[in-house]
Amino acid sequence: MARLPILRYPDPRLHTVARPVASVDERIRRLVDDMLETMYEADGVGLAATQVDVHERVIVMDTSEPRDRAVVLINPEIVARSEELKVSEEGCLSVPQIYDKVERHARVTVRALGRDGQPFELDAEGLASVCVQHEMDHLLGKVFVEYLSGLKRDRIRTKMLKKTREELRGE
Ligand code: GNR
Ligand code: NI
Repeated sequence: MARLPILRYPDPRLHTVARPVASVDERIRRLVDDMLETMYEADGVGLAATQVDVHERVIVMDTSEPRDRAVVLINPEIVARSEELKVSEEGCLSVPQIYDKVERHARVTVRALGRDGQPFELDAEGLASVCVQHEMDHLLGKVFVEYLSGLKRDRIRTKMLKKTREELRGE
């Protein structure tokens, strides 16, 4: 397994639309394992392949506590969503240290392939529901800050560029 570098907003590659996985083979299983290691190492509850610059429909998640229940979603599709919406505070490994409120469906049912290539359905609520919707947005090239006002987004963009520049200088 290997830790993969995570793209940071406003990297334009975060806006790439992922294509479906054609077959769950050795290459995809290796990607899944590397993404799991990357997610756990970064203390994230989810990670989309887009964030590690792989533009295929692969998500890993673990919203359990202790973190011992990995969920792998390949070619995920939302098959049902609650009418009820819910606002919650979100963060993103691609936008470190920024947290803000986003409105999502309270519950979603997702159909996907697992790491073994077998289809399954997941009923998600609470953090898992937020996370699935957040990760599926990444696969469509969308980052949660795009739900915020233009003013907030501009401030976040400037802050991220400054932070990345400082880190490159070794500050
Ligand atoms: O680690 C993460 N935490 C989180 C918290 C609230 C809502 C969504 C998330 S997902 C995020 C990891 C990440 O960036 N996934 O794309
Ligand atoms: Ni994210």
